[in-house]
Amino acid sequence: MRSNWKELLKQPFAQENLMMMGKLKPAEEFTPEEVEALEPFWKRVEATALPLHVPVKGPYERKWWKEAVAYQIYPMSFCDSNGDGIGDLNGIYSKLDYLKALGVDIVWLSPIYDSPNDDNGYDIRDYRKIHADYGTMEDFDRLLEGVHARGMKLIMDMVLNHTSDEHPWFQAALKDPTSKYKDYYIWRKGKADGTPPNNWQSFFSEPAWNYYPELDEWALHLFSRKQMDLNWENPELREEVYDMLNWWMDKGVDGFRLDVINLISKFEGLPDGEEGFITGIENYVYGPHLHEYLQELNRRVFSLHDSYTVGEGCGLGAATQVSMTLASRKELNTTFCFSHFDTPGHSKYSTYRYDLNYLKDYIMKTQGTQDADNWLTLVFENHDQPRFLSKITREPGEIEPAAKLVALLEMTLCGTTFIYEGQELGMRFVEFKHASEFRDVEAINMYKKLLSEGKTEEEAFRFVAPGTRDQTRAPMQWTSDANGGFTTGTPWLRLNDNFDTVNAADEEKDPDSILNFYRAAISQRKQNKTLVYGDFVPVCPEQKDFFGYTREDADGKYYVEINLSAHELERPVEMNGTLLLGSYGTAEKALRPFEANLYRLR
Ligand code: TEU
Ligand code: CA
Repeated sequence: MRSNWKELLKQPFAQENLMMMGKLKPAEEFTPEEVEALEPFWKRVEATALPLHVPVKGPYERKWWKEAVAYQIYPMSFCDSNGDGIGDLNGIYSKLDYLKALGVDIVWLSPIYDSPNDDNGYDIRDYRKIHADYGTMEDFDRLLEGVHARGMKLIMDMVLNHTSDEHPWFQAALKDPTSKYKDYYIWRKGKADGTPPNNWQSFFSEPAWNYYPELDEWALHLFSRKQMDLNWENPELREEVYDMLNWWMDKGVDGFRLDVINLISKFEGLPDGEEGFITGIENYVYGPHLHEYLQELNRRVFSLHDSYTVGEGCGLGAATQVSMTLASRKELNTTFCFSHFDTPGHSKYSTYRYDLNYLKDYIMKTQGTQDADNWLTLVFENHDQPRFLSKITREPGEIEPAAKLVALLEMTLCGTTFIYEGQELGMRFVEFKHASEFRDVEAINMYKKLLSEGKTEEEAFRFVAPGTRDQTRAPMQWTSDANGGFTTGTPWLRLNDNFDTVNAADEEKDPDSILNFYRAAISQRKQNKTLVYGDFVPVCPEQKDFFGYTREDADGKYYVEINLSAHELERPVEMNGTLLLGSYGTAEKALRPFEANLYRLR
């Protein structure tokens, strides 16, 4: 039995993974047999182990991206300027004043590169070319100029774990396996019985390997069959990537959202995985060379520019992700952690009411570790997850206060805040009628898989509909006119029928609308930097359904009180302060359903 397992057990990655496996317990409770049985696990922890980080006390170094409010745009669904039913760059350009008025500082564009769109652009065919549906490079340059002219920044979505199988690199590898491009990807011979090299399954419900008879070899794809994983162990490939990234930075973009960046390093030998939700994930979710590659990326690209980076930490817990965002380690500025998107035991396909007490615990855990060497992100929605608002509400009357609760929460916590398009309007659950309406490769594959497992069309549809990523890709609702003012043509994906009442134009005019509340909350954050950098201290944390906290630094002290439930709640404590913003406009004797208030105490 190995002697250093107790040391390895202290690693955040070990703690979070054993937690996920339901095997986490104090060292003294492990039996020698259990330690032995976990040997493959200890090997992986050992390969990624880092000196344990001790939070650094003291003030945060102030940075533009720490104080920023970021806004994610899903270009296909934001605004169509030429009537083809597909959003585009000129459509985004036409809404820059809307974003500025909302208080946005960073615009994040989901992929706009040339692509066959098997996964809506996360399958890039040419990193230096704009997708014809979105416009031209001239349109992009004008958009970038327009963003900067309004004092905002623009970050690109960059997919470096895989490319489209139509990318010239992959095509060259197929045409001439002796070319250098062959080793830009991950190839293996199959097993003697003609089956794939290992038992890995893709994120999209299929085996993670394509067979190419012309080479009698298999190539790895962790996502769709047309998204081929890049071989980051190849220094020539990495050079090409750094050149391309610096090309975009030299064009004037301000940084990158890095797609599934934690998956780029795979464990040697690509061993079979333990059967599970995504079989094999333990062999690449936190690989042996990840930190090395992130430090090289920083050295060769990010540190050469006044850039901002946010990595998508896919399948990693918050504590493990800290090692990727410590300023002292010079890797990424921030990452996205999605551990709070669903409560334990639930997935995005589950229809349940999300208990906000779970979110409170998550926030207290992540906000609690004041650490001047680290910085967090705050995110509740994106293009891969159903609308958060629909997870936490059940009755129509709950929608508005609950939407405002999320706004006030997000704008009064420590971290770079992210809003997903439509979140500021209270856009929500789309009632799809039939599987033929799905456009998302993940949902379509899941649907097919369920049918192949004997489910009826109705059963498969009912399972997939709540969790299809089409949920949050439904076009933006600008007006109550036809197609919500998104397009004069036929939208590529249906809109939510409620655009007649839920739309930017009507909410603009209504002082009490969710849109105007987001504006007010963002304005409070900008006026009071204590809400960004101040110490976070919970108030009455033991009180169920109540979430209270103060934010304090030399410039001031603020108090936030929130009713996490759909019923009236007595205040556990009275704080003597000035009400700056309240989701019901005033503060009464008791807290109304989902009520959220921000006070200045000094
Ligand atoms: O998403 C990675 C990821 O975490 C998602 O695949 C997620 O696990 C899944 O959708 C949840 O059901 C990134 C992009 O955000 C996503 O749109 C891409 O499809 C994916 O990478 C592959 O590039
Ligand atoms: Ca268009």
